[in-house]
Amino acid sequence: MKELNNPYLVKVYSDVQKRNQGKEFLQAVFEVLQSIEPIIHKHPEFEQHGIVERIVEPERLIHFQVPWVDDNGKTRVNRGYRVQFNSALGPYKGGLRFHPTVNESVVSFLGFEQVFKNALTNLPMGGGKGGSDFDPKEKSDGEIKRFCQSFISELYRHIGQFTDVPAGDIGVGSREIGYMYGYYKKIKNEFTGVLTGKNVNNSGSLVRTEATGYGVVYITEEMLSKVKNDNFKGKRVSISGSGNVAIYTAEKVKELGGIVVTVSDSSGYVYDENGIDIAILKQIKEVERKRLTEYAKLVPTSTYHDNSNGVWDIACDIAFPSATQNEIDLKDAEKLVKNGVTVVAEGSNMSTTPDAVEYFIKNGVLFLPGKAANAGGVAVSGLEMSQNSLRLSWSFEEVDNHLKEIMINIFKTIDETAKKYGLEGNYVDGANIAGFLKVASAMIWQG
Ligand code: NDP
Ligand code: 2IT
Repeated sequence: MKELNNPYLVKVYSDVQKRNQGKEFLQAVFEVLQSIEPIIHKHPEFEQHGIVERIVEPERLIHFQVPWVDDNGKTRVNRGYRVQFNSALGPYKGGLRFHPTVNESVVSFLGFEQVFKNALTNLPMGGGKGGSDFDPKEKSDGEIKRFCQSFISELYRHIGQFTDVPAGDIGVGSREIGYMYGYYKKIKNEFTGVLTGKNVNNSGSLVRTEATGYGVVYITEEMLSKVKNDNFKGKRVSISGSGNVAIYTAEKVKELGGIVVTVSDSSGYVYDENGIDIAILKQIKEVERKRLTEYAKLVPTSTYHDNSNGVWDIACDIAFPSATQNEIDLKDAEKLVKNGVTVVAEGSNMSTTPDAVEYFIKNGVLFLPGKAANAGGVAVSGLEMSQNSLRLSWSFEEVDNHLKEIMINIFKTIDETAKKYGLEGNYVDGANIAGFLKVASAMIWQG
């Protein structure tokens, strides 16, 4: 692993370490500081304006109690969070995650990453993130609704269409956004675009459901075409996760002629060399909300394996980690490279540990970091905000074309930035430098 040498960055990182204990947040900050190290001496104004120390410190971090009543009439308590990280480019924007692993470090790393991701979309959005350690698994619909209403009855005072616009993430999909939106409307007596990922009949945007997965595939397609003059046809593709991002990544890969051989959940993975059946996967995960074990029962050509990390043992040409952070470590990366992987694109945020990222890049794997690769979700959220402001709904084709254009443009930005600073092919540095420069210049302009 590289170390920081620039005295200004060394000092900033040491202060970050003193103030924050969580490993995920420190990991995300260290990566960005490493990436900007080669350019920092060219910009003495950053130190003069305190840009780096400001960019690593959330503008506001809110945590609050979320009491809710379960089906047995017992009151239970979870902790809710919203980190409003940086508003230089627009209202705070980013998802809400409901998962037992959510804590201050997790929402902070996600909020920090979101700042640079949103900058890369070129849409006017700052960065934020939030969520709760509430576990939606095995909860009844009534429990989910009561939890969401309690969560928003506190969060509502901190958000708004021009202030902070949350959306979904792990454990938060259209159902949860609906319950939160309905309660916000009731409390505030206003119908505004305060959340994205809304139902399409209730001022949501077409393509938002598909956006992250489709976007990951569009940017990968662009990279394959520009760098290797290649495409998805006949490629074996491994995907982890079986939620929103995984499903629509799989759907688009299949449409472009690739063969998706795996999907997973936190209990295990499914392998099918003939390709995963997307319609059955959607029925089980989106409609019936069941586990992947049910998929294997319905599709006789598939096999179920009860270790979710085993998904990286399978030989593939392209891997799309699409479950959670740090799901690919060095050992997984070594297996993937040994088995012939040539492209890895992060559908999940910070899917890959730092040593695994370094290993991929050293071994010539084309590696797209989440900040760039999964920006399609928030990009279409930005387009949902535009439509809400205009009081208009664009067609599927129109939004999909915008999404494609944004993803192609992100690839161009990170590729050209990497080349400009002598880091050709390093899309991690390209994304971090490009996102940082955009946010930094807005911060300096704003004083
Ligand atoms: P979902 O809740 O729809 O699906 C999450 C999937 O990942 C499930 O299959 C889940 O399995 C699995 N998973 C979650 N946590 C773990 C874990 N700790 N270990 C193993 N598997 C796990 O979430 P999304 O598809 O929306 O999000 C997936 C990733 O994509 C996240 O990193 C998110 O931040 C990122 N992302 C999402 C965007 C969006 O628009 N939704 C946009 C950009 C990035 P199980 O059901 O067993 O828990
Ligand atoms: O990580 C992400 O970019 C998201 N979960 C989507 C955020 C959004 O505001 O649509």
